[in-house]
Amino acid sequence: MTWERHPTTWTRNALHELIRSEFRDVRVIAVSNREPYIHRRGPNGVECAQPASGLTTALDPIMRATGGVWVAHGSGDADRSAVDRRDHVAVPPEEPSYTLRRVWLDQTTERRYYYGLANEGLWPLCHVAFHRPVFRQEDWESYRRANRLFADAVLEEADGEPAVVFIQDYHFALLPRLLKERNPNLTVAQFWHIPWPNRETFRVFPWKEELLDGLLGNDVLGFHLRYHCNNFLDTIDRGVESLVDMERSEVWRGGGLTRVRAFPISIDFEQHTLEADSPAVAIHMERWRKELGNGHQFLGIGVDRADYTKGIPDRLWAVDRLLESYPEYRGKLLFLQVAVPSRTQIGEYQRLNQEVEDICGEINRKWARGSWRPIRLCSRHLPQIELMALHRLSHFCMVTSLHDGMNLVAKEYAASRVDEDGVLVLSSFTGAARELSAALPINPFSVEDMAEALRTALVMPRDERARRMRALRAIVRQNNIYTWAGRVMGALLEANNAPGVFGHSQAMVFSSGVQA
Ligand code: ADQ
Repeated sequence: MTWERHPTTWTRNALHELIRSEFRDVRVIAVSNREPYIHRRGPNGVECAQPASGLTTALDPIMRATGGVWVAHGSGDADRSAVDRRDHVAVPPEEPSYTLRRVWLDQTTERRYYYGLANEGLWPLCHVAFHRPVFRQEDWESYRRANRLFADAVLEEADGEPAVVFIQDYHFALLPRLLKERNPNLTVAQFWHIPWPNRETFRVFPWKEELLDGLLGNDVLGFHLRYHCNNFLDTIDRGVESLVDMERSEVWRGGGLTRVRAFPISIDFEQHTLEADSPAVAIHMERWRKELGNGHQFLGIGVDRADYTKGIPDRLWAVDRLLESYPEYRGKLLFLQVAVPSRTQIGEYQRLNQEVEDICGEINRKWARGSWRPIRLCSRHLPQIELMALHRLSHFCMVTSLHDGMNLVAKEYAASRVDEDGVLVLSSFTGAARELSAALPINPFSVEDMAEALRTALVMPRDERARRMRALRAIVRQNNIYTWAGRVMGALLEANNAPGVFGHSQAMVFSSGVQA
């Protein structure tokens, strides 16, 4: 079976089938910074939880189907008590079908590699959201150290056998080369969840040759968009001795070939839609209705990790501008911002949380009328089921990222709207905007533009809302998370079409670093 013969609309079962047929004797090793299961001490003893993440949704079925090993940072306070001598624990706890191998990072390494180099260096560098990246030599040393620790764990799991490695995210740029150097039989793939900037921007990265060389250890390197692929190829073309074939989107370096491909990530549309239509969501809708009160006629929402790339302050000012320009919404519009605190060890993120609170206070003081306030801020993590309830209650959802690799909130909003209502106001600078052309596009750097889009959303007739929402849902249904995983697996097959490559002793490694 070749990749081309696989379905265009992927399901969990189709992905499962592909893995069963094509990767049958392949040992799969996934690697991520964040673990798919975490052990924590609770009031009732040690508990095992599954952190909510789109990536776990995609990789978990692959791991279950292959019974492989997932290598990740053991970050739970009871993680050590759950593993055996080899730092292994069988997961999922209720139906063990693969192995979680935990890697231990000391606090300094974690702080410098994860918060420092990855999140204060690479994150702002790649997002170009006008936040100066911070580059510290100690952070880079820790980044290298962490990559080496993960490489040791993966190589140990592969046990000298041929393997295929699929690495995701900017936490592990050096890992592909480290793996390939010590086991040339490995096949390595990586997915980079954030944008890749243009070469001029990337030039400021102090250790660029080493980082780019690390990435060129991959056989397949994935980005969300063709645009990011082209930026990457251009960066390589000017920065590293290599042969770049723009047409084929490939790089040759030192005898090794890296295929650079676009794989737009997504969500489990069918599952999401099913849940959004469930009685449990209806109960949450009722609860939220009560919680928000009936002092408003229109509800708008924003749901984000509190990150400066998401454009939250500008979005709040757009609500303020709407009230300024269109007095008829005073006393009638409620905007609920759900912002889960993230990376709070970093000063920039602490300042953002304070700024958002201050802006909400200022706008509410300005427009307060009786018990009505235009903005509600909810600074906590909400289970998806509650987010679905809010999606369904709202008249519009604002996604105003200044720059975003994809943005799953936009796709989740569409998947929740089983009633084919609601308006998605979407930043043109998200990867999602390339697919979701039926959303209302905005420039998040322009408060006026956003305020006008809100006005358009609020007066949009029901049939136009339905037409747009149907189009959004059709796209997300088609380009779902299994399509993403299936395409990645297809690229791995393509990279390994030499007969016998997926033989008995083959191991496959997935690696990811989900944002937190
Ligand atoms: P993120 O920057 O984290 O992801 P996004 O894609 O929007 O951004 O995903 C956020 C996830 O967190 C969504 O599933 C959302 O529902 C959830 N979430 C947000 N606020 C929440 C809250 N208050 N409570 C609970 N859940 C909340 C990075 C890249 C993106 C890319 C993804 C996947 O920055 O561009 O889309 O990885 O590749």
